[in-house]
Order: sequence, then C-alpha cells, then structure tokens
Amino acid sequence: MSRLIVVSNRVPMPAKDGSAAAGGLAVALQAALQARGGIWMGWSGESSGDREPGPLSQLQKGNITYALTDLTDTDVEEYYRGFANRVLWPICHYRLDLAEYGRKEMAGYFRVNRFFAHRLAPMIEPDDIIWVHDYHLIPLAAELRQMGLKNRIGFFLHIPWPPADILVTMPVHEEIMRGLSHYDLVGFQTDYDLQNFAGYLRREGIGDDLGNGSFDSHGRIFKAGAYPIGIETAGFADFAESAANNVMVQKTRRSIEGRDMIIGVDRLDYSKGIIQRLEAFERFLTGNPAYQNKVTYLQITPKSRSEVPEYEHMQKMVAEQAGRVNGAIGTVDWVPIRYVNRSINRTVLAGLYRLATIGLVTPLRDGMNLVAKEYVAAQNPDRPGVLVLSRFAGAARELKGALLVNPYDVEGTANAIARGLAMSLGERRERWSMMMEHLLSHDVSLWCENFLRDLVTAPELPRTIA
Ligand code: ADQ
Repeated sequence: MSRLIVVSNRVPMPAKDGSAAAGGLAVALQAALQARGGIWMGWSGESSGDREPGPLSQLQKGNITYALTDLTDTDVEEYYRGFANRVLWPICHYRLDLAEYGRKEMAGYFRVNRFFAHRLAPMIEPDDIIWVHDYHLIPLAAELRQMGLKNRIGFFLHIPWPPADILVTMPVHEEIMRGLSHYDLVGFQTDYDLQNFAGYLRREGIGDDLGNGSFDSHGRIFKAGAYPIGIETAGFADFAESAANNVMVQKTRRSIEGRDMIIGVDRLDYSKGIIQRLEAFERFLTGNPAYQNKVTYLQITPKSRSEVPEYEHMQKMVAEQAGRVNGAIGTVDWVPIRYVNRSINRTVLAGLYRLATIGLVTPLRDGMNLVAKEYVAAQNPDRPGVLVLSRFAGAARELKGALLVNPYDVEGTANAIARGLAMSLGERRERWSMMMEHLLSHDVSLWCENFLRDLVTAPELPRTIA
C-alpha cells in the first residue's frame, strides 16, 4: 500500500499523553495515516517574524510524521488572514459584501502555496498518494506539478463551492480553477457544490463535464465528485452515553432545573447565523409566553479568527444581542440565553447535546456542519431530541428527519422551535432513527475510504488532453 501524505493549513497534533487529537476528521485521517504510514504537513500556527522560517519541525508518532512549518508575518497576513479568510471564505459562503480583494493578498496566497510545495516535495516518494485539504491550499498541486511531481494528488473542499455568478466576482477565479485542474480528484461536500462546479466550467466556457465524474479544464482531465463528510458516529454515541456521569454534565442538568434545554454549538463565525438564531429564539419566547421560564438556550461559541476584523465585530454583536434578550425577557431566577465563549471537552459536549431537547443548527451557509450530525449521534434512543437544521447546511441534504428551516426567516425558525418542543415522542423517535441509521452507515471512516479509493483508482498519467 502506498504511503499517504496529508496536507492541511493546520495540523491537529496528537496530545502529549499519546491520545489522538479530538475531532472526527482528525481521528479518521490519523487512522488512515497510521495504516498506510505517512506524513501530515501544515503550518505550525507560529510566525518567524520577518525572517525566513527555519527548517520544518518534525514529530514522529507511530507510523505518522507530523511536519510543521512556520510562516513569516507577511505570509500570515497575506495568505491566511488576507486571501484565505477575507476572500475565499466569504465568497464560498456567498458573502460578496465581505470579500476584500487586494493584489498583495492574492500574490501572498500563491506565494505561500509555492513555499509549501518546496517544503513538501523533498519528502515525497514516487508512489506516495497526496491528499490536500481545503481552501487555503488550492494551488498546491499546480506548484508540485511544476516541480515535476507525478504522484496522485487529491483535494477535498470542506466549505461550499458557490454558483458561478458569485465565484466570478473573484478577480482570480480562473487561476483558482486552473489550480484545481492539476488534481486527479476534487471532492466536494454535496452534489449541489458539484453541480455549481460543473455549472461554472460550462458558463465560463473553460471546461466540460465528460460524464462519469470526469471533467476537463485547462487542458487536463480529472475526476470530481461529492463526498459528504461524516463523524465517528458509534464512538460519539458512546461518549454521549458515558457522559451522563460527567460532573460538568450533571451540574448543567441540575442548573436547568427541569426546564427544556436548547443547544447551539458553533465557532464564532458570521456564516453560522448566530445573530439570526438569537433573534429567532427571542421571537419564539415573545410569541409563546407560556414557554418563558420553561426553556434555557445554551449557546457554546469558541472565538475564532479574532484577528480578522469581521470576526471581532461579530463577537461584539453576539454578546450584545444575548445580553439584550436576557435583559428584556429574563427574570431574577431565569436567564433565557447562556452564552459561553470557550471550547468544551468532547465528552462534555456529547453529554450536553444529549441533555438538549432541541439542537439548533442554523448556519446561513455551511459546507456540511458536523454539529448537526454530532447532536443526532449523541441522543438517547429512548427519548431523542429534535434537530432544527438550516436548509443551507450541506447536512440538510442527508438528515431528512430534521425540521428544516430557512435561517433568514426568523419567524419560521421560531415556529420550528415551538414545533420541536411540542413534538410527540413517537415522531421524535421516528425522525431520529432515520437520521441515526444514515449516520451509522455513512461515518467518517467510510468517507475517508471512499475518497482514497477513488483517488487511487483515478486514471493513470498522462491525463492531459492530446
Ligand atoms: P467548521 O466551520 O469548523 O468546519 P463544523 O462542521 O460544525 O464547522 O465543525 C465544528 C467542529 O468543532 C465540530 O466537531 C464541533 O463539535 C467542534 N466545536 C464547535 N464548537 C466547539 C466548542 N465550543 N467546544 C468544542 N468543540 C467545538 C468546516 C466547514 C464545515 C464542515 C467541516 C468538516 O465549515 O461545513 O462540516 O469543516 O468538513
């Protein structure tokens, strides 16, 4: 079996005690790397100031080598904060209004990808399979090809691929597309993203859908497909069951004093629809006064990317909104919204999901949304809660048992909360079983296997059009 090389902007390092890093994606990729042997390469998260970064720092754990590089301050500013998070992220989440184009940032993005390629190439052997992750690293394959590498290289986009009309507002959309054409397999989260991709090629006249998952563009033939990411369903369900004994979970249960709990868990990000969600909860309470003092909404939101101005602004808006609703509707013995700005241990998180009567997952746009899947996996099969899910999350295309909402429609989301709280146990069980069955048979290990299988069997080189 060939070695596997995974490249992503950040690398989940194994914990000091030797246990695997927490998230499902990290666990699945580490398992694949452990089985095949290989390297996980990415940015250390550190800056070398204005000096050239020193050599890669390497750590060996079992069959896996973790290889990390620092970046300069300018690199971090232009590649990471600039182009990746102020152009690609907002554009792929349909937020043209937030995209900030700057020539410097665009050049920085391509330059850092070249730098990554130069650091990676000396470690690559001819049989290695390379799997590149996410929007930070789209041009990496083109850079590696430029250096003569002929390995199988796959790419998976964790975020949405927007319709052509949105994408073409980005001045370098063609360069980005050319970058994708150098992969052997390009994976998207949903068939909708894949359709957008095919539509973009057609509309711009720069490529064709050749059928059977094959496309051509920029003189190259490659595969593209939908590979909806899953979670470690069975393991997460076990976590949730055992979390009943966790001190923090027990304390939380006591503190809600028999009220229904609604849970929201998101990185603090404008794509997650947190502001609209808080409005919907307020609308629900004002429209259904009988529920006042009967429901507690717990919003767990670790800060993210706070050095990017839009995120700093969001932080302020969400805190103000939660404070305002609590001030207006809360009473001396009831705080309607508990807003927590930190990361939570996964066992506790699983236990909190299980305590909640409703999982409120209402992004304005999301590639997949793993929180929706984790909420379902964590439920008690005897009395499962209800998932209220945005139709604009990739997960909505799979989780048919959820109450689907349009997060821009505050009234509609408020009604779905009321419907979820009033739902009969029979209907809850029926909806939940349907979703759980799907999640058990489509977990993250299968996602990983499917992608790697299709990458390994992608057509042999040469793949250029005669
Ligand atoms: P994210 O935008 O980060 O991921 P999501 O899919 O919801 O969004 O994953 C977040 C993960 O972080 C979940 O596993 C969740 O449990 C965890 N998390 C969130 N808040 C937490 C907290 N306070 N404490 C502990 N853990 C917390 C991107 C894309 C998504 C896509 C994923 C995977 O934006 O659309 O689903 O990648 O492909």
